[in-house]
Amino acid sequence: MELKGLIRVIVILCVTTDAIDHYTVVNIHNGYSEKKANNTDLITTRIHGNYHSDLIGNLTSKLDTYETRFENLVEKIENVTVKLDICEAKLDQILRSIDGNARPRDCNEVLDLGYTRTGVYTIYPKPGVKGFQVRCDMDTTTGGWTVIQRRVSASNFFRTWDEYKSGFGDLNENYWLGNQAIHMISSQGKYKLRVDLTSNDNEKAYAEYESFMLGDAKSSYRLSFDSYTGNAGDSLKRHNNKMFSTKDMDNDEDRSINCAQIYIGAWWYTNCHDANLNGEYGNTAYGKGPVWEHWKGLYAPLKATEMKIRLM
Ligand SMILES: [Ca+2]
Repeated sequence: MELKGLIRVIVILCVTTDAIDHYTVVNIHNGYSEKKANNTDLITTRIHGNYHSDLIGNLTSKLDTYETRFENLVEKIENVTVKLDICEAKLDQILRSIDGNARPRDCNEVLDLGYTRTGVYTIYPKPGVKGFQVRCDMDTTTGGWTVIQRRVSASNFFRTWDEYKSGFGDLNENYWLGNQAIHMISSQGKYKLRVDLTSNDNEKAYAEYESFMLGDAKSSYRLSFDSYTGNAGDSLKRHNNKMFSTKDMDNDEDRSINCAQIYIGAWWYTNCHDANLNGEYGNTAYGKGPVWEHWKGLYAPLKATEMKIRLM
């Protein structure tokens, strides 16, 4: 048998017989077996295919090792993340313990610290972040309300986007706490919104909403809440899930007009509103004053309004 024929036989034998040692060549031509040394048997083993399968075998085993290492790494990262969360909570606890526990996150915690008088307090909604002042209503229902809007006398609320973002006014008089601050506070948990209204005849009414939340700047300070209770009527329903608009930032749903410009306010306008508590103080024109339609209609600007939030 010529060499070519011999090789063909070897290939067939190697493919059909797994049991054959890949270092062994059966020499059919001479009728005997001979064991060849590893380094001289290159051609045979290459033809046999074990060279490649060894390579793949090695690669697979390496991949298995890397996979295991990767899994271990993921597990370690998860452990570190858990530890970081614990550290953050501890840091928060430590910061709160400084100055005799005087790092309340909202007015509810101010109340828990024993401050029972309505007034101005400093709150710290985020650990490690500088605190800021808010008005706390400690008299309405259970107290502990963080006031986010207040109108009690003639006051200019026809302000820009940036002014509404950072807040303006006097915490003891008329003010808007600021969309950024309201967002920060309401992101800490499930909050309830309460709206207290006083008419020109000194009548009072209120509306409460569960799960109040103000979105971040990216959402254009989108308003969201759940169910209504109260005796003022639900004039906020239409504004649920709407973006905030100001005279210089038209996010309302009427393409032809700017509701904030027309109704001299800033609100979560649709096209346009059932409530306009930041409207022009004292204005009796249709919808332009601080009005709550389902209580006193759109021609009766309210004498006083307060919007406040508290953990549910
Ligand atoms: Ca518009």
